[in-house]
Amino acid sequence: MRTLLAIAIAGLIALPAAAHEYTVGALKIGHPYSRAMPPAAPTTGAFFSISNSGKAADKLLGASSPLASSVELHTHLNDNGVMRMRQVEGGITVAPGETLKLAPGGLHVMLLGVKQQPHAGDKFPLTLKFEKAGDISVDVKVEDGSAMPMPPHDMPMPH
Ligand SMILES: [Cu+2]
Repeated sequence: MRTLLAIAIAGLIALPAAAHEYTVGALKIGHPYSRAMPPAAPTTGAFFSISNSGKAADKLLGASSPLASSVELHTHLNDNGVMRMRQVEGGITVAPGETLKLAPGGLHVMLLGVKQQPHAGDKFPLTLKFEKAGDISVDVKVEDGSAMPMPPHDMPMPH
């Protein structure tokens, strides 16, 4: 009885209440979001957390979306006080037990050749490709980016 109860409680906790998260294998993708960009902007970023509850490291190898002609993994580097984006070579590793946050000003998924900028409140599909866990499709929610004093890309934002 006690075991059953424990399982029931564990099940409840694992339920994605109102949260916007996805599970693939040992990985959990938390709250994929983007920020609204000017209509003519050719790029946008996607951000989310990756939690690895497995015993082995996994690696985000790449991503794709019908919204963009290509999708890259990027990071920001501080180059003598200037934040620059650079493509991440070889993928983004998530260690066992780690929760990695992709966020503005740091690691992010970069959508290039965006055919039509989504508006705040929209969502768009993004497929993430992991070395071990395989592919997972998530909906990226577009949040209002108008409060940002600079292009959303170049500034960290508390989230
Ligand atoms: Cu970028």
